[in-house]
Amino acid sequence: MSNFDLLVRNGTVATASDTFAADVAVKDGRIVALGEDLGTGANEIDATGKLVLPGGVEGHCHIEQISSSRVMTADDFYSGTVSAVFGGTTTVIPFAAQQRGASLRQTVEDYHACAGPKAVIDYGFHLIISDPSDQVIGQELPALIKDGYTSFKVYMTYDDLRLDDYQMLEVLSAARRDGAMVMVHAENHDMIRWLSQKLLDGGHWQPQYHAVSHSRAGEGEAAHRAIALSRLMDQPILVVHVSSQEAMDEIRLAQDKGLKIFAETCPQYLFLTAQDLEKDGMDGAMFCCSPPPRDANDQEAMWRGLANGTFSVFSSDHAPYRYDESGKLAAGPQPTFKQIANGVPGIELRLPLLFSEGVGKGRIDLNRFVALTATNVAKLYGLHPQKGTIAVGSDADMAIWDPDLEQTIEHAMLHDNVGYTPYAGIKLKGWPTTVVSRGKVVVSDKTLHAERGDGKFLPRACSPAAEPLNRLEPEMDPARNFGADLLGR
Ligand code: DUC
Ligand code: ZN
Ligand code: ZN
Repeated sequence: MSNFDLLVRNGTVATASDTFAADVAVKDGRIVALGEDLGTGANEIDATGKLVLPGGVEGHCHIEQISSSRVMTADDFYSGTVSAVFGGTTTVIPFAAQQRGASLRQTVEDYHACAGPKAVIDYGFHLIISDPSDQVIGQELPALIKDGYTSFKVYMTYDDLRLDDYQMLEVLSAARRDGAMVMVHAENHDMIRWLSQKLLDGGHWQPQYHAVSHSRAGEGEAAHRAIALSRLMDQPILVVHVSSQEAMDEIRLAQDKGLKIFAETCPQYLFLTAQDLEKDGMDGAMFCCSPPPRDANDQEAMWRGLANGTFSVFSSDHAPYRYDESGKLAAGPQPTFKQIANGVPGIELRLPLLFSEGVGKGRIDLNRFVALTATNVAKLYGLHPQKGTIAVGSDADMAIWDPDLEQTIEHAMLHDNVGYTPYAGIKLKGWPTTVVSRGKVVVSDKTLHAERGDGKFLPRACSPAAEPLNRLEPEMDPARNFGADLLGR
């Protein structure tokens, strides 16, 4: 009689802090022991020569969501989660995106109806708040936070989504009251609007001008302003998809002052540049995302930020649109850069790209890789220690990596419904080959063993980083802060 449901033998386990040789024993979907000579498993995996890492936690992805230009993402909750799990990710936190005028509660229910029957791995939802009405701030948000939707994203740009500074303060105040985490899309709306108009007036409509219209200055200014709003409210924020050194420097400065400013960057800011948007014909549309990819200096800055802790998390911002009339070309065969749905796919390649070019090239170590892609994400969004680590009591979510496997990226090897990858042609070393979700092998031998609907909804605790009790440091006492601001000091 085996004592465990699953035993992963002879692997090298890595967490956010340690790397060690251990067998991992699983029962009833959880890790129950780590060590040597643990006994036998009904199912056993020989992980000799392999790395046993926590399954990735994807904290930023858009699945089955309508873009602000009214285009549906190419991936639904089936293809999106299948693609994620083949890339070594076992938990996703996409968005339930409120349309202006809509109830937030109804929005959440609509997304549940999409995800429940289709997701193959566990999932939570962040809320996108585009309409912070009294009803939303006073009634819906507090109730939803209690029900486990403990983070929300706000936008400083996009006509249909953006909040003004007053509305941002209302949302930050609501988050502060109940200990939620606020993700901020930081770009200056009027700078984008003005630049876009002048470019279009001058006949510059092609995809490459998307990058020109979303300036570094606008990203840096909005990051600075978001930080000031966060400071006034004594409420942590997480600046998502940072693309430029300019924005990163604002964040680092705030962190050095002791402010609770967290930050994320994404593969597109490490591996793509604005030159990709200049590709022939409309091909640049495949690389249009906001903020846009920048240049080699900014790429190097992002790598530094990943290594030195400026960035806590590394997410894909998977926002998949097909390169056809259902997606990038929905407005016609030659849309202006303003009419192209913003976003690039990346949910499946997030981990392999960072592993190969980060760990493999010595830019970050293996423990930092785990922290950035799993543990910190779970911690910041209230899922740790259930998710994001390999520890006794945690869900048995693991990705077993072959660190020596070399493959050149092509879209045919991926499992999304996008039809292209912006990373085609890059040769990577190190891939996840077996993936385990709550103790069940869901990927092995390039085959999926999970069913639609196997994924479970994860109500989330409040982020420890946003809990009121963890926030009050003397120099950020809100009374002093408010007083100091009123006094102009
Ligand atoms: N920008 C966003 O803000 N969201 C989705 C994708 C993108 O490019
Ligand atoms: Zn965004
Ligand atoms: Zn996004």
